[in-house]
Amino acid sequence: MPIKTLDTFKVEYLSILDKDGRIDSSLDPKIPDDRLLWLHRYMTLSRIADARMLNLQRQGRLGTFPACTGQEAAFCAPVLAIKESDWFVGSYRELGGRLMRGDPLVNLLHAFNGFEDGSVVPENSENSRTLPISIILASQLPHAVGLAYGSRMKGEKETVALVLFGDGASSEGDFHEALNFASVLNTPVVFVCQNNQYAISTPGHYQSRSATIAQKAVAYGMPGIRVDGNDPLAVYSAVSDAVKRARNGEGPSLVEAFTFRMLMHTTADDPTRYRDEEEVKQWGKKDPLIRFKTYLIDKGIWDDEKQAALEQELTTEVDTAVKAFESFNDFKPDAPFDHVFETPSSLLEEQRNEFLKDLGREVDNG
Ligand SMILES: Cc1ncc(C[n+]2csc(CCOP(=O)(O)OP(=O)(O)O)c2C)c(N)n1
Repeated sequence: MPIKTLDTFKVEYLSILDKDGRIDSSLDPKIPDDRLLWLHRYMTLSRIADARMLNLQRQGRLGTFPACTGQEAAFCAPVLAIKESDWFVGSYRELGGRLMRGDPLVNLLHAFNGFEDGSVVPENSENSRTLPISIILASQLPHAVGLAYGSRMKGEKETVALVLFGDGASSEGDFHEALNFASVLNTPVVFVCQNNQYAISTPGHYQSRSATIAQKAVAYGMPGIRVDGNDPLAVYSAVSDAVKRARNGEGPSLVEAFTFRMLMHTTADDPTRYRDEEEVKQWGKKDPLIRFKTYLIDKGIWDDEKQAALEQELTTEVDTAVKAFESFNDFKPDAPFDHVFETPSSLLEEQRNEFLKDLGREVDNG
């Protein structure tokens, strides 16, 4: 019997803005101007807030946090492609995307300072379809599939779940289980992998022998595409196609946004020990903010004066959030102990008391 080819696959790569921010007009996703400026505002806010958080951390005023400079297109543009009534399920490196969803910056500062208070979704909040930060890699993927499946079971015909994760998370079992379930149950999920090429110090080629993460979609029977993750138009276009398919009942998709983390993994590591400075320099030339600004200026809807005014306004916005963050001290540091058992064990209570004593806090034995 001859050997037959049962299937072959191809992986597409989409880029719409070139490295200098010039558009390929045949691929223009035709986003209305007010939406383009909204996206630009939040990419800029994210960059300013990220720099400020790094300073705060270095001054001992903020806990460990994952810097996201350079990835703004990869995590903001997907939010432009969904509606408020859709689910946003992130990990921890999508600051601007969370701000677009309405998360107050002050809450994110509390969360990155280690306080659960920052993750509490206000009751009756419009924001209730945005899940809190998830540090456990890939754990959020099955959550997104469950939310999308549940929405369909409840008769919501339109709702989609958008889930973001990193390249390292694609090696977790949860990634594979989530893609499989999403596909066999035909759930309306859009998986967006921010491939920033490093999982802490582990480079992509050591993470996976697949040439792309996008091609992993083939094994699960769903469309997969790699896009220039530093090009907001390409990210938007691919995610918005995937959202349309999901809304139409055509199931899940995987979008790989190929990007680069310009700073450290978190403030606890030193990237110069595992990355070549030349690589960082080359990626700096593909800065998504600069390319997008050039595009907006070419389009005639932006200029340097407006840019300066916006940066000033957003810096003030960040200052206000930092003031609110630093003046709030009504924390319950032992809150995590509340959520282990409905009736806490005596051992757990002993540990809670020890913890509070270490912090110099009073122990409430009532
Ligand atoms: C299940 C699990 N294992 C290990 C870790 C420790 N850890 C935190 S971030 C990280 C690397 C993640 O890389 P990637 O998924 O590419 O996302 P990135 O941090 O680059 O955005 C690891 C191993 C974790 N948080 N969760």
